[in-house]
Amino acid sequence: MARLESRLAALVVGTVMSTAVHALPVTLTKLTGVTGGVPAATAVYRAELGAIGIMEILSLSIRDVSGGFGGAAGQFSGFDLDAAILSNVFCASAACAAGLSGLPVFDYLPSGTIFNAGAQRPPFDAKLFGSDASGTEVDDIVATLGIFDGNATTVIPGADGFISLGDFGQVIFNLVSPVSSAGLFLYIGEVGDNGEVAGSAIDVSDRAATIPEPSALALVAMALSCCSWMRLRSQARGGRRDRNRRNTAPAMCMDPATVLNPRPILSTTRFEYRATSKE
Ligand SMILES: [Ca+2]
Ligand SMILES: [Ca+2]
Repeated sequence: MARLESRLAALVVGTVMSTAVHALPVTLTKLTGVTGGVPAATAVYRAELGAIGIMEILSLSIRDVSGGFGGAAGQFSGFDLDAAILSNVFCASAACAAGLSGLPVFDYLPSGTIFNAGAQRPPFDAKLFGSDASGTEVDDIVATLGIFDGNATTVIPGADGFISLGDFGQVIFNLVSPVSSAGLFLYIGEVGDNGEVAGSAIDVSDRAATIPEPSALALVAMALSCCSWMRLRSQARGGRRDRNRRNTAPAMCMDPATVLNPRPILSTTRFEYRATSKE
């Protein structure tokens, strides 16, 4: 049984690592001046991606880790993202970055983004600013994440052109095609210029981001729970054998390969879980 638990634990770790092992953090440089809409207070940061050790970029992630101090309150909690673009043009000023077209490798709609809404600070609103009606997807009609146009205000009407991630929230961009990191620059805009980039984690990856399938993870949890229960029962009996009862073990206590119905990757023994096509 310990062997089965080890296999299950390995599967869980493998699931997490499969989306994290090729992601690397980037170092950002703040550009001079600010840009944005009215009022304009978007600070722009640049990362040079050619030297980070990834040949091709397929996804990038911006995650608020400011500890609950980024942005304002309510629907404006956390990192306020105005725009994220990739370009082969070097810019030293926010105005220069705002004038770039950016490479056409982003899909800012829900089909190309994963939005993990963070927490709000009171007073609470129905959803975070710049997310859709459900609060679970990017509303790019509001956020316009390809344009540095955020109105740096929390007054409504007035606020526009950005999305607030919430405390410890995250947005992930899956690019529509791989882009070479050679001579490539990432530009990110933070509305308000109040230090949220310093309190964030920004990673790029040569893999598309995926969401672990909830049902699969639930099955793993159930299987692990089942095995723990069987071990406790076995210990309680002082190691006595009870073949009849062992044969009636719950159906979940089977080989994890059967439980999870994984899709093996060609010529390897790894397991892959098909993500919901949210990204
Ligand atoms: Ca924008
Ligand atoms: Ca801000």
